[in-house]
Amino acid sequence: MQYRKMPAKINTSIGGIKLNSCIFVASGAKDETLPGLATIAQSSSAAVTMKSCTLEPRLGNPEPRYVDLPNNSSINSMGLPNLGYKEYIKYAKILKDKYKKIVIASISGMTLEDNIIMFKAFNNSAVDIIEFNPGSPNTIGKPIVGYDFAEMDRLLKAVTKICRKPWGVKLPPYFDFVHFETMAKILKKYPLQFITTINSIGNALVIDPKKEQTVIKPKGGFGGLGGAYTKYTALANVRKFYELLGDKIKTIGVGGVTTGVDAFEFILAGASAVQIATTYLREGPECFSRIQRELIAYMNKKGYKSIEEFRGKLKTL
Ligand code: OXC
Repeated sequence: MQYRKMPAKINTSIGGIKLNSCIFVASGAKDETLPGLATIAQSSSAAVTMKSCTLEPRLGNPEPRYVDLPNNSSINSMGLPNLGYKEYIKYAKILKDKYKKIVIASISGMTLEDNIIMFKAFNNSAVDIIEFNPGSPNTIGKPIVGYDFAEMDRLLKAVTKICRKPWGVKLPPYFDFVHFETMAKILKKYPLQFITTINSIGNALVIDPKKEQTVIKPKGGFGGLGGAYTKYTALANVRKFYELLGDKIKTIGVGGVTTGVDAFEFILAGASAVQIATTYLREGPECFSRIQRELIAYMNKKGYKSIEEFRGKLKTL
């Protein structure tokens, strides 16, 4: 009898919640409405991450506010369009009952008080995990909160007191080792289970030279850079935080994952899971099974049976 080699497994866990694959959708990718969320729930995305929500519904910024760029990249200034947190509490129950998927809420209150109200409400919801997104780069009139360390400390302290679900925080990209260290010190004070890194690279500017104008309307054309152009910054953030936090706080990598080999690189840098945004928006729900297949094929080729066999084991010269 011939024994077939077992294919590599790509399961993981975040905040004690088991995920059958380490690849899933990032918040903000066609996940504002119930039909959009149902499409993700029916795909191979290991979890359904919902759009960052606010206390009240928001229409978001004026259009055009999302533009595809060459090289599987994007610029956006959506401005947190969402239906308000109460809708996402309802949707979480529907998604769980109907599709039996892991559901992740993303909370992005405009003030500390808003965040407190929403965290309290989500405690009694069907969501499995909460990702706190304190700072979109695209809220007009609001700086990127992740760069205000004192404010981050204040927010995480408040969430710690309230949140009864597994939770983590989504961070903007950092570029200086001093900033990584400062943020890591703050994170270690609180019982969060994961970080998601990186949010889009804030306040990029894309210009159409023929028209001699910006490609998106809000904020004079400045917006968050996403997709492949961000991959190396995202890898650096995953690596640095993995070095500083170890496995006490797990790292979810996001930024420019287009292929299974990209996902492999993020895991090698230390990520316990990988989120997909721009690639999903470009390619649709098939991208999750494709990236998972490619990651498994690459692991098989290398002889790895699980992501734990190589996670974080990046070699340096
Ligand atoms: N990051 C966010 O956190 N939010 C969205 N865009 C982004 O790049 C948004 O809604 O603008």
